[in-house]
Amino acid sequence: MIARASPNIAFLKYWGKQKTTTDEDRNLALNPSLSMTLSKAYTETSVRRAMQSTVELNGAPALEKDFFKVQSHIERVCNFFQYSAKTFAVKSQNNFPQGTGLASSASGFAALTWALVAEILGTKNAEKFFFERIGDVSTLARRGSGSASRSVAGPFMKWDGVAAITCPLEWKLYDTIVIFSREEKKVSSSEGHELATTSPYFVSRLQKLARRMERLEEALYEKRLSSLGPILELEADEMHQIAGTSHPAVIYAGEDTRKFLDIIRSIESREFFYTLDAGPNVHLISERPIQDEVALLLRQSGLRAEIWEDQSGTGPCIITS
Ligand code: 2P0
Repeated sequence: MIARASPNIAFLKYWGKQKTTTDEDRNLALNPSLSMTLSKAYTETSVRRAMQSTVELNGAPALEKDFFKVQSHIERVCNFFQYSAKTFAVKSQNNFPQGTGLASSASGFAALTWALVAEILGTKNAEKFFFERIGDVSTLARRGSGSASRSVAGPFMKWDGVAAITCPLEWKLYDTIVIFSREEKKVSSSEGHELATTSPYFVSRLQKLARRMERLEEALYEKRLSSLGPILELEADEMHQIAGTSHPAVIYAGEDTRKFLDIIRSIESREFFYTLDAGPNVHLISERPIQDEVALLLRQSGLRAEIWEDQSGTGPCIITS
């Protein structure tokens, strides 16, 4: 079975997770979050029953640590459905380059979850399951990677920290990603999550998030980008502030990113707003395509970066059996 899933960009960030004691409580977030699922970037994953498990990622055999992550995920999905076979040949391929700042763990575990469920239940029953039990699908994906809980559907998903649900809302938004660096980050997101609680700003952030989520949802449901934008920017700044004041500090944005953000902030009236993942690349959210404008801005400022233009999408799909 083959499934495709896209990464998501968080509007309200997941940053900080509970200590894990069992597989069931892996990647339980310390705060609720909300994200937009993308559409052009995707991971395509095929799974096929086999005598022993093999894992190929982007055309090469998986490193041992990645093999075990995938095999653990196979086992948790099979256990959920009380499916006795637990060995599969898995091939997974991203259509976007590594290190673009798009979270391939989100799309990867969402695609793997969808493909396994479809393989176990068959396409028809799986489609019914995805429709009726998206919370269970999200919970399974979350145990692979936290942000994957929000890539199992689209275009917008809200995650209470345990399972995500689809927001009953459609809004075509663009995400123009300005890629300053493709280097693998020195501190992974998983480590960043674990360090988050050591920041002196962490507790006060948590206290503000319920109200911020209300305002974010209001802006989303009213489709008011001028209200949504400042919340996106505050969230990105705050997440990076918390990472930067953790012990040890985690700095994800480099000099070029900071310079570009200052340029964006200095534009008086603009129709796009920035957010960042745990990395140096900038996501610009807008209601219309802005790729040419952004390319011009980069040229004028003497900054070198690649651009990936994406937009909101409807979530994963089964490609074929
Ligand atoms: C998010 N990020 O809400 C936040 C904002 C990055 C910045 O969730 O350890 O790869 O697998 O649960 O999901 C990236 O962390 O970490 C992330 P694990 P994950 O999208």
